[in-house]
Formats: sequence, structure tokens, C-alpha cells
Amino acid sequence: TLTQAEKAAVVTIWAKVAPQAEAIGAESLERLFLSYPPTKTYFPHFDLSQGSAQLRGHGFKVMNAIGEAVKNIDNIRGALTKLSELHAYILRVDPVNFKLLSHCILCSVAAHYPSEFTPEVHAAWDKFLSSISSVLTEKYR
Ligand code: ZNH
Repeated sequence: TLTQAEKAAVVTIWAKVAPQAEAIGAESLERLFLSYPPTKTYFPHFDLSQGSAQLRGHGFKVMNAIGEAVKNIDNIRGALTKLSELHAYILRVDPVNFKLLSHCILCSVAAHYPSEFTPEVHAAWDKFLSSISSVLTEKYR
């Protein structure tokens, strides 16, 4: 679980990211598909070219879900139950991919807000994204 200071760091950066959710989400997906091409196999039905409407739309949805987790930072599991079931039972995304996407989201946030992205903020966001990933992959067992 996150400390009070870590929660505060997550909330502070989210306030910056939220208005740019679509751009940062799409950039995170672009980073994912370029750096880890096998992840593209989950999106055979998508136009994955840079800046495509589908990439932006999906990037927005992913960041929106992260926003829900920020709003419910003391009950991330409760906030993401539906998504957890979707990923485990329907999409069947291999859990390793969550680490890759989390890393790409961190890189995008760092690239957009370099001066805010202190080591403390980095660590807090890393822990926060890991909690989200745990929730989204826990139904696989
Ligand atoms: Zn996921 C979908 C979120 C990860 C794959 N996703 C989705 C959605 C959301 C999300 C919100 C939408 C839903 C509805 O519509 O209802 N994800 C998310 C998050 C995360 C994720 C938050 C983390 C952080 N995913 C992921 C990964 C992968 C994925 C890692 C792989 C690689 N997803 C996916 C898919 C889908 C989704 C495939 C479907 C899409 C379409 O549209 O089709």
C-alpha cells in the first residue's frame, strides 16, 4: 500500500496529466508497441499508426481508468473490479504486459513533466501503477 506522501505525489502529478490524458495515453501505447512489438498482437483490429483515432481513443480509456484509480486511491480494487474481470476472462492479456505498459506510462509522464518527475514522484507512480496492475491481473489465478 502507498504511504500518505506517495498518495499525495500521485494525486499531484495526476492533476497535470488529466487534461492531457488522451495525448499521454496514446503516447504510452505508441511506446509500448514500438519497444515491445509482441504486445501488438492484442490489437489486431486496431489501426496502430502513430496518432490514429483508435490509438488516441484507447489511450484515453486507459488513462481514464487510471484516473478512477487516483480518485479511489484507498480502494483501487473496488474501483477497477469490472476492468479486472474484462482483462482476466475476456481479453486474457498475459500479466507480463502490464509491467511493460506501466513502464511506458511512466516514461510518457516523465517526458511531459521532467521537472515534476523527481525520484520520489517516480517511485510513487511506479508503486501506484503496480497496484493497478496487481488488481487487473489478480483474477487470473
Ligand atoms: Zn487494457 C481494453 C485499461 C493494460 C489490452 N483496457 C481496456 C479498456 C480499459 C483498459 C479502460 C476499455 C474497457 C472498455 O471498453 O470497457 N488496460 C487498462 C489499464 C491497464 C491496461 C488501466 C494497465 C494499467 N490492456 C492492458 C495491457 C494490454 C491491454 C497491458 C495488452 C498489452 N485492453 C487491452 C485490449 C482491450 C483493452 C486488447 C480491448 C480494446 C478494444 O477496444 O478492442
